Amino acid sequence: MKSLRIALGIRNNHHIARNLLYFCYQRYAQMRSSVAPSERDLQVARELKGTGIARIGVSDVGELARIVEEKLAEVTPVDGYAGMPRRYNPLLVPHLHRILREQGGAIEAYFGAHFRVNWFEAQKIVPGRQAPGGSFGYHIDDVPLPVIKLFVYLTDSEEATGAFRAFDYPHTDELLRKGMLESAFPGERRARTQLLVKPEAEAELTVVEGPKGQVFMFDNNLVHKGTLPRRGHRIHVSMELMPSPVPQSEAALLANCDKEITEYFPVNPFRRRLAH
Ligand SMILES: O=C(O)CCC(=O)C(=O)O
Ligand SMILES: [Fe+2]
Repeated sequence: MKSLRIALGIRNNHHIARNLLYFCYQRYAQMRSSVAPSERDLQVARELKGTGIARIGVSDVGELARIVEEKLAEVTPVDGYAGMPRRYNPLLVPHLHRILREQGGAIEAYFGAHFRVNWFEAQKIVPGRQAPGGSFGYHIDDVPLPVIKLFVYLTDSEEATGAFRAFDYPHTDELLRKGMLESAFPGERRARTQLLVKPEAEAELTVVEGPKGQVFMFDNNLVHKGTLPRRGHRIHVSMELMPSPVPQSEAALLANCDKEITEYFPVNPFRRRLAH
């Protein structure tokens, strides 16, 4: 059963009914949307479909990075990680909304529809230590099919400074068949599944290096992990995206963005009230 799901490209633990619901929601969003992707947007979308990772472009993030750095200075990293307090998130909204306007064509090309941001957060990583089963172990985010993640780097990010990395689809599927699928949450099970990744396989990871301002999206059901820098630090904004029948408005991005994340993605996308 597991192999069949994986062969069908369903790389998550959700009931088939929820995957179907999301499939229908994407169709509904597509029918309501009027998107006109450029050839370049379609090219990026094809890349995401083919490999699960696609760089979109580089935006000016000077002022955004300045705000995030200033607010992060109030936080002491624990085990190499610091999250910007969510009460400051509203300050980021105008900048993030502009970046989404600049780079959103490729996201729309991928969904064939408008998109919405379920939540966003700003994070910093520095050299440090993390427990083996923690959130920095290999995992999938275990999201319904059309849900993806978007990163905006606020620092130049390379392998040594903790750039994002993930396995490709063939490696992901092999790891999922061996049991990685059962480790979507930090804990003992996730700690055990780390043994599935042989050290030599790590040479095969796709490392997404990029300059400050790099925007890229990825299928967060690819097996991936956060990696603490060996030197320097990395700051980025992470966003969870899904298809939508209406364009993402700045007001909707602002609504509740300072609250804790209670829903990684809506249990039922049709029931979620659309704030716009
Ligand atoms: O910080 C990273 O590079 C990846 C963290 C992660 O697992 C995620 O954002 O889903
Ligand atoms: Fe993740």
